[in-house]
Amino acid sequence: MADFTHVYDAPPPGANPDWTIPQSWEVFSADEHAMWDRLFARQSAMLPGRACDAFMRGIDVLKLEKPGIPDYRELNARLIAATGWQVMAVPGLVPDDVFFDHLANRRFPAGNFIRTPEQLDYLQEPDVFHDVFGHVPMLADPVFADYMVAYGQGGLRSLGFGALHKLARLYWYTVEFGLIEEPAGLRIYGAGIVSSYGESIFCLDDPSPNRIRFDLLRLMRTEYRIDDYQQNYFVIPSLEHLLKVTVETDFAPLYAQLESLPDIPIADILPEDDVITHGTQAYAHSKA
Ligand code: HBI
Ligand code: FE
Repeated sequence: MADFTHVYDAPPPGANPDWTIPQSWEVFSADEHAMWDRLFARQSAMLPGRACDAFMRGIDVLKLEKPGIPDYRELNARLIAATGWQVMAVPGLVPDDVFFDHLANRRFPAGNFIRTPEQLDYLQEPDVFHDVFGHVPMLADPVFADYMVAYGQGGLRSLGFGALHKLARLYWYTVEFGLIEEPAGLRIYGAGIVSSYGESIFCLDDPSPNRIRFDLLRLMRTEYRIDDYQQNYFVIPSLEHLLKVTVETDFAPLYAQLESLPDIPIADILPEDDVITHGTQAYAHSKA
């Protein structure tokens, strides 16, 4: 997950200058491995027919069904062979420039802690289950792997334009909460969804949220919420399309254009939207 309330100003004691730390896999307790297994069993039972093809392939190729929190020495051997990506342990959220630099260099920073039983369904900072189960299977897909590199490079550039706030929406609505239209129907590829039991069902089956076909400018104008299920999902036609749009768009003029356009309130539908579901928003309203 990408939003946060607190980050350190400097790497904590014991961390490297790039904020990475040793995974120290041996140090995870039996209870911590059991928490991974519990989360893994619950999610993987639900994902056939919900998660996209690339995600299901990633679980397979990386052999994530092996019990316990993955040991990065083994996981990275498989991931590097697939796409050149690797997972690196970090203490928690890292500063934006550090995060983007890792992505641009095919390193995915993963929180080196696991949620407690009290945090089973919701936690503020990304833990190893969200980061590894949620994000890493897609990084074994060559096209998505290249998209994440392009995002990291774009992120570094966005800092120079003061446009991180707009670009962060792209990460949110694709990497974290993206849906894809496959021949068999809508499927999940976003890590924030695929690591959440409730949202994996809600995003596909509930009549509440809007499901709108992906348009980069529209998406980057759209606000999002970090405290509950999304009110909008953006649906890509393919991973190739997402990569192509991201590498072929010149973001400098896009940021200038975004400055002149108002943000779109969270649940609004515009006349020009290519809508799959015009959501009832009943779920969000029930909580208001
Ligand atoms: N750090 N560990 C970690 N994980 C993230 O997802 C993350 C981060 N730092 C910054 C950040 N995300 C955001 O800048 C982007 O997602 C936009
Ligand atoms: Fe995430």
